Amino acid sequence: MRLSTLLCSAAVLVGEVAAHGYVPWIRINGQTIAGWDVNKDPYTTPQPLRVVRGTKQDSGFIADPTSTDITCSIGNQALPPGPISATVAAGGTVDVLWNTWPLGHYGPVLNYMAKCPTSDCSTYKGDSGSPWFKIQQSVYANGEWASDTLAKSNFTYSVKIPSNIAPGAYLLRHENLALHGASNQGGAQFYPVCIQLTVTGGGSLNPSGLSFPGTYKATDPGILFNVYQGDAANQAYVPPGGSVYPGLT
Ligand SMILES: [Cu+2]
Repeated sequence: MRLSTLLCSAAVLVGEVAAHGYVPWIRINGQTIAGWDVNKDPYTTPQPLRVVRGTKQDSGFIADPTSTDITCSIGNQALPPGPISATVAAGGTVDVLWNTWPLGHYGPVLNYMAKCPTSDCSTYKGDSGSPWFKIQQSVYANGEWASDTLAKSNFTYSVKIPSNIAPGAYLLRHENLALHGASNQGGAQFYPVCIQLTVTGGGSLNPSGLSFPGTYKATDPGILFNVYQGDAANQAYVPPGGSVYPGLT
């Protein structure tokens, strides 16, 4: 675990693209839908339309939680998203299929949504105002961090879309937060991805209140945190971004 941490840090220091994960697929109702393949999609002409927002040619981490990259991933504000979305029923599940994830990148898995102001998310950056709300988070269970559970579950994480939110176009912001270097300020590593969804059915709830950038600070107790001082349960780890939005079903 320590070894992989050192290798990862070394790779970053010499400027290589470290072997982090990205999300080349999602799955809804048993159907696999192409996400963003960092190793192929940036090199394909014309650039393919994907439901996962593209990143620049990099699967590395974001170190500054106040940068505009924090909204949806590295360079996401520069790449035009495509007019495409995956349809999911409210109350349904989106499986996020990472290509890989290293063990020992200890941390929570955090999931937020933001309703796009039009019926199409492709012109919406989500980087101003407070459109985001937390829908689900996994921190620590059965003696392991959620990141390790994800890595041991075929690099797959299932997000349940709330059943009582209003139908429409949404961004789903799914995030691995790696804390293996987070005992120093600036050492936490953020790996967000945004998935463009069309939610059908649902109810009338229109939650909001969080901002990316804005909500996270480098000094938040869930971001500046020493994972090696006992496990998360013993340290009462509090993830950034607060609790899941109240009233979601
Ligand atoms: Cu890493």
